[in-house]
This record gives sequence, C-alpha cells and structure tokens, in this order.
Amino acid sequence: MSILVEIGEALEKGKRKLVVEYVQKALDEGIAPQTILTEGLLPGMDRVGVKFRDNEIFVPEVLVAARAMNAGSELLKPLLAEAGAVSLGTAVIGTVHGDLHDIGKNLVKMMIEGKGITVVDLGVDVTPETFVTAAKENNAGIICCSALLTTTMPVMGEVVKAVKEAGLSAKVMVGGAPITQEFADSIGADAYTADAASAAMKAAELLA
Ligand code: B1M
Repeated sequence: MSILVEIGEALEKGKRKLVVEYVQKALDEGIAPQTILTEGLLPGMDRVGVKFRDNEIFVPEVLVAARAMNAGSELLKPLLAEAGAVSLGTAVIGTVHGDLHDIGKNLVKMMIEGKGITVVDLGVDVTPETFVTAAKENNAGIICCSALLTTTMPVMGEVVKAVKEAGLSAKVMVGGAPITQEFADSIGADAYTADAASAAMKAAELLA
C-alpha cells in the first residue's frame, strides 16, 4: 500500500501518532509536502466527512480524526511555508462567530504564510467586531473569514458591513465548504476562493 494511502487510512481511524509517523516517512521518501497534504491527509478527512454525514461515525470519532489531521499538517507547516524574510503584508484570519471548525482555516493560514504574508490567527468563533479590531491593530490588508456551517455563513455579511462601517480599506476574503462565488458576491466580499492554495494566491494578489 502506498504511504499516501496509509496516511489517509490512519487519519480515518483517528490514529494520530501513526499519521505523524507516516507523514514523516513520506517526507523521508522525498514526497512533496503539498502532495502529502492533498493526496494523503485531505482524502482521509473527506472520507471522515462522508461517514459523519451518513451517521456511520459521530462527533467523538470526527474530533479524534481532526486532531490527527492537525498533527499531520503541523509537521508540514514549516515546509509549506517558504520562509520569506520580507513580509508581503498582513492578513487576519478566523472562523466566524458560532462556528468551531478550524481545520480548513488552519490550512488556509498555513498556505498564506507560505506566500510570505504575516498572518494573525484569531481562532474560531470570531465576531465581526473582533475581525475589525484585529485588522485595525495589525494594519491588515486582508481579512480572511472561514465558515463551515450554513447557519454561520451570514456572519460573513456582517463582517463585510462592519469593515465598511469602520472605514477600513482591508479586503475581505471568504471561503469554506458551503461558500460559493454567488454568496460572496451577494454579501459584497472582495474575494472568494474554494481551497487553501487558491486562497493563498488570491491573498498575495490582493496585497501586491
Ligand atoms: Co462539523 N459539520 N459540525 N464538525 N464537520 C460539517 C461541516 C458538516 C458538513 C458535516 C455533515 O453533516 N456532513 C455539517 C454542516 C452542515 C451544514 O451546515 N449544512 C457539520 C455539522 C452539522 C456540525 C455540528 C453542528 C454537529 C453537531 O454538533 N450536531 C457541529 C457544529 C459545531 C460548531 O461549529 N458550532 C460540528 C462539529 C464538528 C467537530 C467539532 C466534531 C469537527 C470540527 C473539528 C475542528 O475543526 N477542529 C467537525 C468536522 C471535522 C466536520 C467535517 C467532518 C470536516 C470538516 C473539515 O475539517 N474538512 C465536515 C464534513 C465535511 O466537510 N466533509 C463537518 C477538511 C477541511 C480541510 O476542509 O474546512 O472545507 P474545509 O476547508 C477547505 C475549503 O473549504 C477551503 O480551504 C480548505 C482546504 O482547501 N476553505 C477556505 C476553508 N476556509 C476558507 C477560507 C478562505 C478560502 C478557502 O478564504 C478566507
């Protein structure tokens, strides 16, 4: 079995230590960090999502898998970041108020850092006011909002409104599984991207 398949299977079973061991093994074999992420970790997490949706597994199992995912991606983080000495600018990032999903947000953060952008991570359950305050305090050029729940998507509209009301010039980028370009346009967001890699490219473009 290929090491990438083994990574996905260990992740699906929530075997954190094994995921870390296999990710290290894949790196030692010379597999690119990006490939380990997209062809090892992410397919495993996708299968977890399908089982969760179909009620084959429940929140505790998903949490264990999520921890394994985070442990595996932490190992890749310094390798995905190309350690740019000069920062292109600053972005603040967070999962919107009411939403606790942070795996995708952490990946977006990692990829944006890889573009030489300083990222201030506000964590999860972030209110529009906190996004605005953090953007002001850090002189951020971009505000990145992630949402995984259909019920928390509207908070992104509140962020756009709060940014406009505060007179900030920061661009608002949105993303997350339920978000679409159409939704982003409807709330007046400056950019929508479907995945972490394109979010990083777009962030660099907006700051250029
Ligand atoms: Co949640 N959950 N969950 N969950 N969970 C979903 C999202 C769900 C689709 C599962 C399902 O039913 N199939 C469903 C939402 C349904 C809906 O809204 N229509 C759901 C639900 C219902 C819930 C609870 C309500 C369950 C409950 O308690 N009854 C609850 C809500 C808690 C809350 O937030 N208030 C809940 C809880 C949890 C856990 C805590 C158990 C755990 C989260 C752990 C954690 O994040 N630390 C969890 C997980 C893991 C999932 C699934 C299985 C996986 C999400 C994930 O991490 N995917 C998910 C099902 C699924 O998505 N298949 C599900 C991997 C990640 C890399 O992808 O986050 O999409 P994603 O990020 C991608 C892109 O979307 C994009 O880039 C990333 C990588 O390329 N992206 C951006 C993300 N943010 C971006 C920002 C950008 C640009 C791109 O620009 C700024």
